[in-house]
This record gives sequence, structure tokens and C-alpha cells, in this order.
Amino acid sequence: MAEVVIAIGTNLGDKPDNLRNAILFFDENQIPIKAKSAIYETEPIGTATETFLNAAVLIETDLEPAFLLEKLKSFEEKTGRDLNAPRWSNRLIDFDIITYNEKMIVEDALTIPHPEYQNRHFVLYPMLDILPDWKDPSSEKSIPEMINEAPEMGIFKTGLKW
Ligand code: PH2
Ligand code: MG
Ligand code: MG
Repeated sequence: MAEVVIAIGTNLGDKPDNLRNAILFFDENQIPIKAKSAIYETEPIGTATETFLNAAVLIETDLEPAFLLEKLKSFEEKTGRDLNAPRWSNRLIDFDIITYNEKMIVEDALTIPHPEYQNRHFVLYPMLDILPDWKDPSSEKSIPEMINEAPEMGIFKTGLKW
């Protein structure tokens, strides 16, 4: 069994509802969720223009990373995300595989740990909620260390319930 951190982002439509919907993906695929982070409101980074809700879940799965990615993509598509939209445009649901045990993978379609997570407070804060003792397998940095070194951004912990 692998312990996997999935980051979830949404910045279109009924965002709290989109997050709750995302949980259905794991239920439908009988993938146990071991922990859910708080829900954060975050300033859009890059070319996205609308405020995000971001969160992360810790799951347990036997699915291989590439196969898990494929299933996550098909859920994004099914729930109405236009996969041909430009990279970083506004989206209903974005799933990103952040970590897969301590595995390191570098392939065209998939890099694990996620190549940008160390620079993103909108991933690191939710991750701290669910996997506080994580150390990056390459740099061996803790999440608080990565948070200290990442660029500041607008991020606010909401009281929203899942
Ligand atoms: N995702 C992006 C680009 N920018 N900004 C925030 N705040 N949250 C995100 O999830 C996010 C982003 C690309 O996936
Ligand atoms: Mg993303
Ligand atoms: Mg993505």
C-alpha cells in the first residue's frame, strides 16, 4: 500500500461544493482517505484570475502512479474541466499527485514529488495538516522549512467543513 498526498484546487463555480464532489472520486474508487486538510482560500498564482479554494487529502492505494493519474484526469474531465484549456487557466477541479510514499519519479507525464510543490504555500500548508512529519526525499527538508523558503502569497485558513 502506498500513502499518497493529493492536492485539490478549485477556482470556478460553487467551490466548496466542487471540493466535496472531489471526495466522491475516492469513494467511487474504494480508495480510503486517511486524512483531509483544512480548506484554504488562496490568491491565484500564475495566469489564473479567480481566488482558489485549496486542500489536500492523504489516501492509501495500490494503484500505480501513472494509473492513478489517469483516473484522476478522467474524473477532472467528467466533472466538466476542459482538459484542452490553456495550462493554469481557471478550473472546477484540479487534482495533483504531490507525493507517493518516498518514491521519486521523473517521466514526461509525471514527476513525483510534484516538481513545484516546494514553492507553493497553497500545497504546503494543507500538506502540513495531514502529513506533518514529511521530509522531501531529495532535499530532506521538512514542510515548515519549505514553507519558510517558499515565496509569500495570500493564504487564509477557512472554517469551511468538508
Ligand atoms: N493551481 C495552479 C496555478 N495557480 N494558484 C492557487 N492559489 N491555487 C492553485 O491550486 C493553483 C494556482 C495550477 O494548477
Ligand atoms: Mg495544479
Ligand atoms: Mg493538475
